[in-house]
Amino acid sequence: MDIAITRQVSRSIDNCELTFLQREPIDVARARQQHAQYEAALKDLGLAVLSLPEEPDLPDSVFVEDTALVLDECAIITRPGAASRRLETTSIAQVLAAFRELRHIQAPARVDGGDILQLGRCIYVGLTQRSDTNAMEQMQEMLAPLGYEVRAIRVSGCLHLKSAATEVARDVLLLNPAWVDQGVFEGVKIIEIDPSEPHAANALRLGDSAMYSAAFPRTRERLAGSGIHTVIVDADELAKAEGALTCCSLVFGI
Ligand code: CIR
Repeated sequence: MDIAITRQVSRSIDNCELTFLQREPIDVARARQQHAQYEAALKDLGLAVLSLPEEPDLPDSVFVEDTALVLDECAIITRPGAASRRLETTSIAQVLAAFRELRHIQAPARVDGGDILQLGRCIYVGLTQRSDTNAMEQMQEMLAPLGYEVRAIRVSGCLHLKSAATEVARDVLLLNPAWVDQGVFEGVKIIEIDPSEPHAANALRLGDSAMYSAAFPRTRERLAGSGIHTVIVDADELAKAEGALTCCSLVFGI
């Protein structure tokens, strides 16, 4: 069975980190309503949802993806690139300890889970404002003995690697070519986003389906044309905090 760890939207989300977006007011009630829709969609797809309580003083804590990489063999607790987000890992580590052996990225290395894209035994680490080579090398040391290959990948123009590319089916990537070079991904089929929807590359793959934001109808048509089944949710309120769909959960098998 698969489990998804989520966390309720913080009342302080208005103070979230922003890198590429202009700040605009976030309606906390609406963000919570959309987040509830996200959790319901996870349950409908057969996942058990472990919904953690709000962290009132950690504005970005709904974006649990950034705190860890959960593999079958272990979980790596990240050291988030934004100093304001470092305390988010504490409670996640406590929860994950029940499911996996934990490893920790050591200071001064920095990495957000949003920069980590796993395709089978290959783990791509986006080098961004949030994630550095030091963290990638630490991951290499931890994961090579387990049979994973860890590769650095250049990303520009967006927050995270997974803003630019996500897996929508086995060996199929949804990708924005303006933000990441598709040539670095070997042996995968690429679906490009519609150029009028630059933020459309983030989908959350769950088995044979991909959870996808209602905000990107043109790219959704491209996904449908490639035979990808999408489950559509509204996610525009948390998008104002520069968050997308993968960001709001940590999904793994138990
Ligand atoms: C941040 O800048 O850290 C948050 N406002 C958004 C994080 C989104 N997380 C993700 O894409 N994995």
